[in-house]
Amino acid sequence: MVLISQDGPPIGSTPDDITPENKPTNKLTPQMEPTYSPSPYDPTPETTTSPGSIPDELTSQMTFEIIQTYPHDPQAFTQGLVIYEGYFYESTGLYGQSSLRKVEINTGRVLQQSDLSSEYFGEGLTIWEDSLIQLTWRENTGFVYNLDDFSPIEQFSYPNEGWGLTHDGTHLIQSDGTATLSFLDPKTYQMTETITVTDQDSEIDQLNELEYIRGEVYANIWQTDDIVRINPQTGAVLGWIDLTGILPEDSMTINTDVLNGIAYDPESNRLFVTGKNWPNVFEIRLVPQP
Ligand SMILES: [Ca+2]
Repeated sequence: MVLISQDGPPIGSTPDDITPENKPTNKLTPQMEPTYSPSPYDPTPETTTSPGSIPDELTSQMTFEIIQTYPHDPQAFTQGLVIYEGYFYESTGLYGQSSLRKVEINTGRVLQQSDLSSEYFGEGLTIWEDSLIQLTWRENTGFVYNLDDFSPIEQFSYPNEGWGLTHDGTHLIQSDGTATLSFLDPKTYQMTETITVTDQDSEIDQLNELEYIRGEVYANIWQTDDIVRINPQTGAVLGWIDLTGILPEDSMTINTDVLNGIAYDPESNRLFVTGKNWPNVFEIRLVPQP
């Protein structure tokens, strides 16, 4: 580990964490300025030194800049998205079209796929140890697969609808379309706790796809262009991310559905979002709303 001077990269983007694309050719030393290029955008002071997606200090109202646009299967009705060791893992929905996929980030190519039988509607997805855990919408059934070959390991039941899924390193965290987040024991899949997500005194419901990011839960709000940042201890909303306009109108078709799908790679501080049947995944950087 190389020490970083005050004017070096911020937390979350230490030299070891910088992505291969951005990786400096020389190791940084405390005396050296970072060798990567500054943002091509017009960064605010808060983001000036950040090569990554998420700046250290987030205001309550954020918006986005697109860092990179990647292809995405426009037939993928995205219900769960995670990134692991340089690949996306994706759960898609709809009866008769639901699947679990491993996807090459740069090309959108599906490298591995396992289809659900037609009575299951795929939903949230997370990676726990060496397994993939996939929820289903109204079938009260979770599927656990081997991460390497998608071979089935086991199934489990839960009482509510399955929407989004992530984990905080201790518990699985599940949304069900209401304002409730449920915490499940990752060994027994039993619900151990719930929280209600509120902004001031208003309950925020329609919580959909989830991603645990730096101690917060990020959630798509169904049928909106908003992602909400949630304190998983209290359910309090910490902030909003407005992604209005991220998918250009000329990229939309009759099949284009809503924004859904958040994936974060803590190693590289990269943040990705997509939507149901969207032709693209977007790598974005969060910036304060002007
Ligand atoms: Ca996710």
